[in-house]
Amino acid sequence: MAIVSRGFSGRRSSRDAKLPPGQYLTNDFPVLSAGPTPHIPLDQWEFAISDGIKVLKRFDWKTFRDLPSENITVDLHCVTRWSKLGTSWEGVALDVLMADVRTEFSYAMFNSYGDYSTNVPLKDVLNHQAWIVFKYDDAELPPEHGGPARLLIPHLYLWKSAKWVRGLRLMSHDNAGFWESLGYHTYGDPWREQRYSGD
Ligand SMILES: Nc1nc2c(c(=O)[nH]1)N[C@H]1C(S)=C(S)[C@@H](COP(=O)(O)O)O[C@H]1N2
Ligand SMILES: [Mo]
Repeated sequence: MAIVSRGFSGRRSSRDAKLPPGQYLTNDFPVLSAGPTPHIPLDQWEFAISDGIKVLKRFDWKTFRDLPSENITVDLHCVTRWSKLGTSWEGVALDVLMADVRTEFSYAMFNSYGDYSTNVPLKDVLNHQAWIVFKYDDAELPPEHGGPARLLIPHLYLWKSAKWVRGLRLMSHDNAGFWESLGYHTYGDPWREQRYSGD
């Protein structure tokens, strides 16, 4: 008995090292969308950065795709408890999109085609912690996973990674996005299990 349980817990702890509390591993890539999948023609796509009053920067698909991109391999953690390890993406770091933007504001609200929104502290999307990704596994990002382009913030629960992202609005104070206003945590750190407001 002792040998069996020691072996079992030893194996489990090495696997759990990459898994936040309360999460289980999946090899699938589930699709979680609060509404229908919008289809955005590339000649109508744009990503805009505003301060709530004026647009500070605007990228169309060509200017966006001409920016330097990075290949990243990251783990995903959904608040519904699935985690998927070692996913590969290509995207543009928010640092690149935010270059030259001067702001006193400390928060950002990301908005999507189809009306989704999610709030994130600005410092969490800088320093190569967040990307607008357009490829998954070396292929164009499929619409159901947020194509043509989605936000990816792998260190926070996946609801922060807005699919079909269309821009961000800088804010002086934290405000609740779609899920955050329905009771989910304002920050959403999977390692601190910040699932719901009050966690
Ligand atoms: N625009 C938009 N982005 C979204 C969502 C959504 O409903 N709409 N769902 C979020 C949630 S709750 C999760 S878990 C992930 C799911 O991403 P996936 O469908 O690619 O797995 O997208 C997030 N981004
Ligand atoms: Mo989610």
